[in-house]
Amino acid sequence: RPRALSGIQPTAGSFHLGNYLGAIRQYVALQETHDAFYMVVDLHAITVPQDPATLRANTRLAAAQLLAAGLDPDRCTLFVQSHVPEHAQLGWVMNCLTGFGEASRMTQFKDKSAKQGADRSTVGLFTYPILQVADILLYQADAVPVGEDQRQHIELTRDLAERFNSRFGGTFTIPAPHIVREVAKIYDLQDPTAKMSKSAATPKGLVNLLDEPSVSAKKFRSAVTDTDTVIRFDETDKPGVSNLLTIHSALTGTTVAALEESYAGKGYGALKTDLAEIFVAWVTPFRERTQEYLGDPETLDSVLAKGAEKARAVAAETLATAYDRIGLLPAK
Ligand code: AQP
Repeated sequence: RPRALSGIQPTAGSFHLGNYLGAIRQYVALQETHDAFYMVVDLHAITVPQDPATLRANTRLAAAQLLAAGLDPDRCTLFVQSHVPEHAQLGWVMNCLTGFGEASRMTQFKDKSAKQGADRSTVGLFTYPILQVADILLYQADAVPVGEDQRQHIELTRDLAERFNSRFGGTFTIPAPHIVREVAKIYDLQDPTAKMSKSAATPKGLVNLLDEPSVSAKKFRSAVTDTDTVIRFDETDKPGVSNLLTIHSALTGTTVAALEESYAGKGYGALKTDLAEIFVAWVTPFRERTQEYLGDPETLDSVLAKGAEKARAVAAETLATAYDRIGLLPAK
């Protein structure tokens, strides 16, 4: 079986609809076809200011949401990044292989550091894509399910894997991004030209999975569209409507073409109200399942402990090979 690997940050507590449609749904699907490794990337969460008690709680919360979304510990390996020390270890090796200019070109860093103020950004935030390279290469992953915003980081991963392999001999599998075009970028409901993101300009644009469903329903009903009245998929001229059609199609499995047909002659209000109802019907059991997993921390921790053990077996082998290839003297 080919390998799949991906990670998700526990930073915000609740995952949002962009995380779910762009990434988590693909994690669930790839369990069936791949030897899949998924992790809560807590080491990435400390690249920005954070509160220790919140991070600990959010790490469990992230795992509970992943299980509630359909990850099955019998069919994939689910773990917490910091439970596998090899990530930080290979991360260092990859830091030493990355050019400063190369790292400086990562657009996510540029965006995030611009928001925070360059002087207040940490070196960790700057090197986080390189830790991500290590995350992926440790598992010899073939496919990395992510949203569009991560494409550049997967490119960096491929470049560094190739660089390492050509300098020190074939060691790493060259991974490919697994990006599902239709849902690769879910947009903010208030600014449909911006990515839905936990750092949204206004909370009204961000649909958090763990929010009270009535709050999210209201956000759908007040989503920004345009002054036209026709329900048609057109990302350039009708980004708001197109985003709503994308979400509707992803949650119901109806094609966008079929939706356009069924909404012919109807107004935007109908689309928004329907979508609000569809979302509430989907998210209500998701929230209940999350609460069930959270209510049983012993089981949750044991899932994560078993996952870490399985992950570590793979990671340790890759790290040992990489250390050997670069000439680090093995400890006797
Ligand atoms: N809007 C989105 N559409 C599709 N996919 C998305 N992802 C994030 N936003 C969207 C994908 O979700 C996965 C987990 O992302 P992360 O843990 O790196 O979180 P993030 O990218 O930091 O999430 P945000 O909300 O986008 O945070 P900020 O505001 O910090 O930029 C990834 O696969 C990502 O592609």
